[in-house]
Amino acid sequence: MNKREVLEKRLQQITDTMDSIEEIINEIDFAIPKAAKDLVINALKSDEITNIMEAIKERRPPKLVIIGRTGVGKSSLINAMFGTYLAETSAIEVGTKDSQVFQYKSNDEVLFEVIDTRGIKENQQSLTSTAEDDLKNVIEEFEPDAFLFLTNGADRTTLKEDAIYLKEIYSDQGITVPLVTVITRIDDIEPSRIKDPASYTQRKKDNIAIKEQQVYKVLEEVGLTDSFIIPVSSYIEWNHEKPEILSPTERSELVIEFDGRYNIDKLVDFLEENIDFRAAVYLMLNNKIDLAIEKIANKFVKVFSTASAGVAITPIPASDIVVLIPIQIVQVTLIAYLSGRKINSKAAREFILSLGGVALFGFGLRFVAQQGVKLLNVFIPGSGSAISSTIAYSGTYAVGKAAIAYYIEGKTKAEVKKEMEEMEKEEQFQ
Ligand SMILES: Nc1nc2c(ncn2[C@@H]2O[C@H](COP(=O)(O)OP(=O)(O)OP(=O)(O)O)[C@@H](O)[C@H]2O)c(=O)[nH]1
Ligand SMILES: [Mg+2]
Repeated sequence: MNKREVLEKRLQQITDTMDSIEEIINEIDFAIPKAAKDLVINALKSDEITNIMEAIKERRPPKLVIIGRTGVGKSSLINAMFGTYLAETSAIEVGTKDSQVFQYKSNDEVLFEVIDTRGIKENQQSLTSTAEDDLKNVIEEFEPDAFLFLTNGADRTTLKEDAIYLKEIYSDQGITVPLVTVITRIDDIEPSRIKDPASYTQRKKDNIAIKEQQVYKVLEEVGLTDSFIIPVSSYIEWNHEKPEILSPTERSELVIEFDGRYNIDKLVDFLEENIDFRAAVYLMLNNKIDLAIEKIANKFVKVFSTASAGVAITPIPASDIVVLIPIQIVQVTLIAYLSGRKINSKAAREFILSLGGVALFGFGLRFVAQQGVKLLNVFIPGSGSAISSTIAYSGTYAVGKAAIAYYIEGKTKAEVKKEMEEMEKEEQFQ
């Protein structure tokens, strides 16, 4: 099994566990009153937790709409995101000939599905309103996870025109998926001889920042204010001069000889954070596996902390700790599974208790004020329950972070405990 298959097996274990959550809770070896048990089970079946488990099961390639002229660097960008020279095949023809779905594959596995509007811009005169409507219909049917607008960093002549076109396609349809404006080929920005990102000079960086500002302004002018703007270089030299003439198998064997990629990681991170989690999980699995483990673990911590805050405001005939500990046990168990360790609820409980006060009382209020403002608005109906809810959130959060440090990052318990204490101090005295 390769690393990815190993992680997929662990994910399977996790979703199986969550599918039989009642049994897990019933097996916990300390007395939990029935009412508290029900509350815990309910909390663990929250929409957020359920959605994540479903997303893990139903993971699928991200679907992108890429808007950009011929040669702007669409294919290169996708190759750069994977660090592999992918085969691009037009898959299903939908609607007009101008808007096909392309699949980017490596070893027969589809990594991305892309609607590429190339060619349309070039023949704008011939772009009738019917053609544009067709495109809009196609996009609607495709249900993209994100829009990527690519504009050439070294050539500003078409920016405004393209932005207006983008606005028509993206904004007027009431699309809510994230819009990312990618400024391509920024390695060509002066001084253009510098291709190695580690050697970018201040002057080059300043010029990139100016470029970013210019793009921001134009987008603002046409009324596209909520786009994430990112300047990138997809510049890669492969160990073959004409990769495009190679067969799919030969392509997947190509090796990077010079890596000039700039900000590509940041772009991938943004997508992973902001697109439908089904596609995000897929993206993570196809990238650096170790990072995927940590990212999925962090997602668990978020939803388990939220679930904890939720139970804290529900009045129950038992102390909060009785409901929090089981939630934390499940959280720690899943994080351990992610790392490849199989632990039982007793071991999870011991781990939690070994953390001391932070597990029970969280990081205190300041932490939650920073991390959970949104949460507070959602969950706090009256001031009376505010404290237990915030403590519940930050307690479970702290336990989750500790579990990541211990099981995934391989730190010792002593190190983890010290880290937690320092974090807590910082939160209190800042
Ligand atoms: N220096 C540099 N060249 C790039 C970069 N991205 C793409 N290129 C080059 O620009 C040319 C066009 O890139 P493609 O990725 O094929 O562009 P495309 O948008 O997919 O083009 P079409 O599929 O024809 O619409 C190729 O020669 C790439 O090597 C970049 O970031 N830096
Ligand atoms: Mg292309």
